[in-house]
Amino acid sequence: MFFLHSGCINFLLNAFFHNFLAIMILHLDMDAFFASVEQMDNPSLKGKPVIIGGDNRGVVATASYEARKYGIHSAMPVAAARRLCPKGIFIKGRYQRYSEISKKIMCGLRQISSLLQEASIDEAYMDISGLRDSFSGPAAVGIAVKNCVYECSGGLTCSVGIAPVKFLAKICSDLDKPDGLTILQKSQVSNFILPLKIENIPGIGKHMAANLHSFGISTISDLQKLSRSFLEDCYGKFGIVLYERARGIDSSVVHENLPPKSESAECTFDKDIWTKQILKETLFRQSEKIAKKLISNSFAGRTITLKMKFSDFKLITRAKTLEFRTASSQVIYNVACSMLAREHLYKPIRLIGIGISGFNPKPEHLFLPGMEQLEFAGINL
Ligand code: TTP
Ligand code: MG
Repeated sequence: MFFLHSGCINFLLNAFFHNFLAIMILHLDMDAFFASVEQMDNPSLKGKPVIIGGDNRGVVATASYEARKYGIHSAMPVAAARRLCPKGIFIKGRYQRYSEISKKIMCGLRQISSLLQEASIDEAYMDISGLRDSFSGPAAVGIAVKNCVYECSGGLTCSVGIAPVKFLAKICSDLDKPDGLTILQKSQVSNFILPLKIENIPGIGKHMAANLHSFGISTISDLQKLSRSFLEDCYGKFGIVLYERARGIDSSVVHENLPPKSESAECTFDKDIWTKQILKETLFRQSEKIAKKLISNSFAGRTITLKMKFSDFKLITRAKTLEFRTASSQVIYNVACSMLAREHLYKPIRLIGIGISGFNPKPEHLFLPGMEQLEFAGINL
């Protein structure tokens, strides 16, 4: 038998509450998502370099890990990818199929924890702090999540990161791809972040990274040397975010079911197009596609955007905000066409697309008296 003195009890209580209250966030990201779906649906593609982005004038959406060995990556022009890997299997992509699998995965994950935030078609955050009673520890949750993804998707792998805050969980999920599981405990955070490159911080794009490099900042350890006020002066609110991230701080929480902010559709033509009639036909198809999506998600939007890229790569966007919200393909099409009609095509068009934003709150709100519901889904009330 032994006795604990009060300091020791305090220490144990602190440790107990610290662990008990500690927040753990899980981030999962599917491995080479679109390409892996193609390999799963067509097993003859397994082990082969598969590139999603069949259109020679477009860009690569993703590439299987076999194709990445050739230096192929997302957003690279398909033509360049073909040069790097002439024997690669180039596939146009089936967005609907990927979206269907994504929905199954998210639905399965909600059985583990309803505190889930879909961050994109292939990634999600879960607040797993409340799962202590059901699992022996973070590793067990991570394994359960990976098994769930595998089963719900029909055999796909994902990579999982678990950390005390969201941005670190996201960094961790990317550390050991594919099929990884990386767990970062709170006590490890400060040592973990110091050597990371600034590009690892979500939200730092190419331009900001180049700007920070110009100050001699390339790692988080370097970033820690910059004062809060300096960062705020340089980057506004995001400067404060950077200051906090450099110290492992991220107060953002996992939001359930954030509604989408916009829907869009676009296409790059095989050949540049001069003829407005062909552009209008494309806009028609895109309007139908967007309206279908809006209706299936019960959303309606107010701001319609037309995007066009000329053959010299000059990109223009035009937007019109309506006085009512709509999910009607006809309205979206008419507005897009009216914006197109005003444009002078000084060169042929390489890409055209439509977007819609300014969504309603949930659909039931649309039907409250006094709201501008008439155009919703093209329904005449
Ligand atoms: P990512 O998760 O960025 O990439 P990935 O899942 O293909 O590969 P990784 O193992 O590195 O996570 O994107 C998810 C899907 O989104 C991807 O399969 C295709 C699509 N996508 C695009 O269409 N265009 C892009 O530029 C990127 C980055 C992704
Ligand atoms: Mg992914």
